[in-house]
Amino acid sequence: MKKVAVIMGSASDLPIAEKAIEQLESLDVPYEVHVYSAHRTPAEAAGFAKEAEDNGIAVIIAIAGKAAHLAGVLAAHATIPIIGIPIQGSDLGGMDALLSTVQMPPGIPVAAMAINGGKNAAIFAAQILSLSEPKLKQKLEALRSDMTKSVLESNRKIEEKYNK
Ligand code: RP5
Repeated sequence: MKKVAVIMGSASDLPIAEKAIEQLESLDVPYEVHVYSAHRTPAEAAGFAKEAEDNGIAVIIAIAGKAAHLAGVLAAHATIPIIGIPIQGSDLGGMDALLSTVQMPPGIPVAAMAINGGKNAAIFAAQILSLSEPKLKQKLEALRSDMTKSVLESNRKIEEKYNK
């Protein structure tokens, strides 16, 4: 199976990267992890994106806060799908990163997740890979089914408690 790359703009983004990594591991999706900043290491970020496809990577998850240009810069240098996760910074609550990630110009798309949406980024990456990986598709279907059971169980307990 091809890999997912998880790229964070700073090591301080690691707690959100770990949410994505945990979910990729639970789906047995192969991955690699790096820190490349659009602003502090622009040459390395661009170089990674340019070579990613040749290095067996099918999807990149890009995690960044503040003026979050990482996902957009990676998207500028690659045609594989780029999933952006805006990070909640201390000053503007992540709205800065959300808008920087989502408002891409026509022609260079980034699939923007929710602020701090590490888990969904991993699931979305797995959904892309699953188009050519039937076993992964089965795992995603099982994940969905587990979620349904869990919500219905919560509903059962709450109905039992309140609906007398
Ligand atoms: C962004 O600036 C990073 O992605 C991080 O979310 C934010 C702050 O970086 P540090 O100052 O913590 O390294 O580029």
